[in-house]
Amino acid sequence: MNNALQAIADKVEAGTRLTPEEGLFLYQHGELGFLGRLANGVRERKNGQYTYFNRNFHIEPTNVCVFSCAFCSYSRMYKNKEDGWEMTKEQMLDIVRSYDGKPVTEAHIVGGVHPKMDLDFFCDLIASIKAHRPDLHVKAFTAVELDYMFRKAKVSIAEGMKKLIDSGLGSLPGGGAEIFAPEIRTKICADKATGDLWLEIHETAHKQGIHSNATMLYGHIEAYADRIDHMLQLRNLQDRTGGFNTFIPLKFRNKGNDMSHVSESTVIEDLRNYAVSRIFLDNFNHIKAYWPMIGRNTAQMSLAFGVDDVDGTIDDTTKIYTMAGSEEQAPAMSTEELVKLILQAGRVPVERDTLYNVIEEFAKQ
Ligand code: V47
Ligand code: SF4
Repeated sequence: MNNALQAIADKVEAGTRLTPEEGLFLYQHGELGFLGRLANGVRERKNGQYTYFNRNFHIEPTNVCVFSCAFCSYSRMYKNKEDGWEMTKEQMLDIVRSYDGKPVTEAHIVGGVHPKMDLDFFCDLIASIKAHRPDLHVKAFTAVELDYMFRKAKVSIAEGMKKLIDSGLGSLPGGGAEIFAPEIRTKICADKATGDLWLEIHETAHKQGIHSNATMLYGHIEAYADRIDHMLQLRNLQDRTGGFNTFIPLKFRNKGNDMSHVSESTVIEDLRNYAVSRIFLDNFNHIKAYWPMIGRNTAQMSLAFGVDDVDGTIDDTTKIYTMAGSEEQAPAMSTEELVKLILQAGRVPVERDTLYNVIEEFAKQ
């Protein structure tokens, strides 16, 4: 093996943090088998054979959005308002009530940035959900939605965050991060919150005692160096706060958006990306493969490339990826199917709550 790759492998095996240059070198020169072996070592040191999932459902309040990200197949403000939906509070509560008596632990609420759904509306929504089902964890709103909500309400990030937490917000999902590098960000999502603002909002959430996730939209026009820059900024913030639960690489899908001319990454590149993320983000406990986006087959393979979490047993309640061309047209998987998928990969399925507390470990059948 190339001496430089061997030196990096020695560092990873000794648990030593990689420099950005070494991370970049892995992207440029690490072949799939090599990266997989290293990433799997890190994954097994951190999580053993455990592979997590949770029982959640999604609420997408609206797909009307004031922004116009070029990669988005979902927003309808500027495209075709007839396909747009706007849910009332009661309609969203009906979704929550439809899970009464079912063992879900988390509501995931993310949507477009609607000009009229404001901070008070969402505080009231969360408080009503918590009044109906106090034990349900509400993971809601990307930093992009929050930035708009707070600016419209003329409150600081800290004030707005406090209001939401007081209403029952449990954590933040990782969306809206895309790629932080300004040269790429201005080409793919010029008009929404900057990378610095995304980081500031998550830092504020962590300082107020709640956790969050982080994502990276990859496989479009970014360079490897942009991915490393993105992960470096997340790693630095995690050093300061320890508030991130998990890192979720999101594969760019090219159907029905303004970037349809950009080809999608290969499965090999997807697996290499999971592996480099697992190796580089040494202070993140978990790497999640969001199976509705990459499909269940790649999700299953990713478990040998650093991934230890396959998201939830969601019903067909999310449209963001089906509209962008994911092969998962009706992303629902029963717990039984998810458990089987994990067992087939030789791992131990573990149901978790949002904060990775173990709810149930499933034995081999
Ligand atoms: O920020 C939009 C992405 C994100 C496309 O925190 C696209 O547990 C690929 O962040 N191709 C929102 N990706 C979804 C998200 C998420 C999903 C699941 C779990 C969690 C979590 C967070 O979806 C957006 C954007 O990066 N996205 N369009 C597309 N064409
Ligand atoms: Fe709006 Fe989010 Fe789509 Fe951007 S990615 S246009 S912010 S819904």
